[in-house]
Formats: sequence, C-alpha cells, structure tokens
Amino acid sequence: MFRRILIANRGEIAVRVARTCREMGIPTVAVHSTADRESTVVRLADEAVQIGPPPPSQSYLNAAAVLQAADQTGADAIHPGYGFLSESPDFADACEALGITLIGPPASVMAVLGDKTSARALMSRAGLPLLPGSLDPLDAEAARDLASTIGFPVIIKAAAGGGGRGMQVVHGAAEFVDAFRRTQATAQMLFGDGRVYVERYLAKARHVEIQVLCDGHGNAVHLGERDCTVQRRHQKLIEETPAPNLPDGLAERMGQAAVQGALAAGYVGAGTFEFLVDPDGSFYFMEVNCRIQVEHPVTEMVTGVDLVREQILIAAGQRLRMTQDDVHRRGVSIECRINAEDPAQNFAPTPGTVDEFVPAGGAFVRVDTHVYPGYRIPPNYDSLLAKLVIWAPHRDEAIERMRRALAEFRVRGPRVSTTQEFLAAVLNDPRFRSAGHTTSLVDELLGEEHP
Ligand code: MV4
Repeated sequence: MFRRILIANRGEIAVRVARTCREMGIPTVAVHSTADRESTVVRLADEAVQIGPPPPSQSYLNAAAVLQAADQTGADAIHPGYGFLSESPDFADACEALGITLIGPPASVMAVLGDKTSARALMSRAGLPLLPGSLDPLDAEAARDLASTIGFPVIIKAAAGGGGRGMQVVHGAAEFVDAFRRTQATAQMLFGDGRVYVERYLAKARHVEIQVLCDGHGNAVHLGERDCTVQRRHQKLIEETPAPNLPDGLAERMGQAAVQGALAAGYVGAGTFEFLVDPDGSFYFMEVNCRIQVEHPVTEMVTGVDLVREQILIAAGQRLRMTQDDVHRRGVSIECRINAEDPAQNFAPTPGTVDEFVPAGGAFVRVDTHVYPGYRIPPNYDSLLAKLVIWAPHRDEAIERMRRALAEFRVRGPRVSTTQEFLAAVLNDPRFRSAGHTTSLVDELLGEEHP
C-alpha cells in the first residue's frame, strides 16, 4: 500500500479523499494555495504544503509545484480529485516519469479518451452506439455537407472539450459554416486545439452516465447509472440514481456497453461513461470521464461501495474485490449541489463570508462539504459549497427527504446567496416529479431559450 498520498485538490473533494485515506490508515499531504490556508483539508490532513497564490494556474494547476510537494513529503501517490490536473495526460506522464502513482487511468488512456474524436472512434470499434456524426476532423464545407446528410439540428463540439465546454448547436445549413469557424476559434482559445467534430443534436434527451471500476488485471464492473439531466449551462444541479422512468433493461444494457468500452480502452481505475438517452429509448455514447466525479456519492449510497477506496486499491495494483454479481443496488439516492451563486443574477458567484452554516442532518442524509461557520468563499474557484445527498427506499420518499433536508440546510452571509431555492423549485416541478423531464427542464423553468 502507499506510504503517503498527496491530495492535489481543494474544497469538498479534498476532504472526501482525506477521510477515506484516514480510514485506510494512509497518511495524507494536503497542498493548498494561500487562499486556502485555513481550509478544512489542511486541518484534516497529516501535513500541508502551500504551493502558490490563489489563481489556479499558479497553484492547483501548477504541476511542478504539486510534484515538488510530493517529492518533499515523500508522497508516493497523488489523488487528483476532479477538475484541475485530474484528466491531464501531461501530468499523468510526469507522475509516471517520477515513479509517483497518479490515482487514475494511465496517461495513454487519458490521452485517447480526452480527445473526444479518438474516444468516439475507439468506442465505435468497441460496438457502442454513437450518434451519427464525424469520426475525423473535417474542414468547414465538408462538415456542412455531412451535417446536411445527418440532418439538422447538429452540434459542433471541440475534440479537446468535454463537459459541454466548446459546443455550439446549429439549426440549418445557412448558419453552419460561420458557427463551425466560431467553434474552431473558441476551441483554439480554450484548449489550444481548434479541432472540432459534428454530431446530430438531440434537443430533448436524458443525460445518463455509468460508473465503472476496472483493475489493472483485465477485470471490470459497472456500478449502475446516474441521471444527470438537471443541468444549467452544463453545470449539473441535481443527480440521482437509479435513472427514473427508463425503459426496462435499458440501464443494464448501458452498463454492459460501458464495461465493454472500458475493457476495449484498457481503462484502469474509476471512470464514467456518459450517454444520451433519446425519448424513443435509444442510447448513444458521448464521452468518458477519467476521474472521480462530483456526483459519485449517489452511487456510493445505493451500492455501499466507497469509490475513493476502490480507486486507491486499484492504483496500488490490487485486483477488484467484486464481480458484477457482487454489485447490489438498493433504493434511491439524490444529490443536490449547493452553490454560492445568485439565481436572480444569472447564477453569478457570490464570494463572501459564511457566518452561519448549519448543514442538514437526520437519517439517510449525507453532507460532503469543506465549509464551516466563518468560512470565506474565495473568488478564485468553483462555487460549490456542499453536496447534500440523501437515500430513501423509493423515489417519492427520496424527493420528500431532499425537500426536508434542503429546507433545513442554513447558509447565511452578508453577500452570500445559494442555489437552494432554485433546487427546491426543481424538486417541486411536476415534470421532475413524474420523471418526464429532459435536458431542457432548467432552461424552461428559467424562461431561457433552450438550444
Ligand atoms: C449533446 C446533447 C445533445 N445532442 N450532444 C452536454 C455535456 C456534454 N458531456 C454532452 N452534452 C450534451 N451533448 C448531442 N449530440 C445534449 C447535451 C446535454 C445538454 C445540452 C443542452 C442543455 C442541457 C444539457 C444537459 C445534458 C446534456
């Protein structure tokens, strides 16, 4: 087992990782920016190293500073959490070169899956269903002709993108070439890689993803699905498992497809296969996320599997401790992301001091947070304050429990707003309650145009 794990992240996920390491008896090193000197993970970890000023580029994204902290403290493994360096093949390469284990898939797998066009090609060969679209990068005119063949609307996506960044929906051939060039320019700006591809666009679909675990010995299982349909501008607001109201057997077929794709990719570690589900019951592969995800707790709540523990055991070379037949899921879990944002101001972040912080409690309620009374929300990072996660035997009870917990959860500060009221409005919406909602739900609730 590892001598010492460095946690290359901040906020709730750093705390989440530190807790499992403590339970496993593995000492931890927290790295932090100057803005996070007083953070919860600094208090929970065995050691802390300051790695730079608040801007992420100079701290949590600074690979050299993180690796130096690992060297200095004798850490032989790094848990990258989500975001920051978690899906960087260059960082994974650097770790490999130094003999430090990055807790995640190998650099080569990250590189193939991080390029959405090579991921599409690989998954197509592995037999996963894809939306009609391009496998190779195209020039604007060839792409327009392909789009006309596919039929509009289509979506143009950055090869280096993911998670909804660098995407553009196009409704007709007349707007296509301009939109294509704009998306290329945006992709170049965001990722330093202007390659884009085209896919048929499903305006109303469900976003359903499959959690997989793969060891380095050719064994893979899936831990079921998560429904992440409730999103605003590609930020997930509410996630739940099981995905409600899917045709019989569909989630299981998606699980098998994800395992097949993971084995074809030589995947190692915890990963997520994202799919779109059409109202007609078809499903389509979108992308693979090579990291632990924000919404992983709902899977933990219904399976009893600590995904961070499994990540660490796999990274240490152990065989999976479960076969598919050992994976049992029970009941329903829902997660609400409580963000320091003002829904009345277009969800603008509200940095400030949290004077009052009383998390929800009670039976079957889990709160993953780094926040405490007096916590100062830095303006430099994402605005997630807490993940409120509940479990119940059935979806109706789960929604009622979440409504209760959300109402109980008190976050107050002079300039601090939260997304709590908006989350409650979604939970009350008849479309959400009947699980007839699609990716357009949040835009409709906000009276915004849905692409
Ligand atoms: C799509 C799509 C419809 N058609 N691709 C967004 C995140 C990224 N991983 C995939 N995403 C989508 N890709 C095609 N071909 C719909 C989404 C999508 C979405 C789009 C608009 C508004 C909300 C959404 C929520 C989830 C997924």
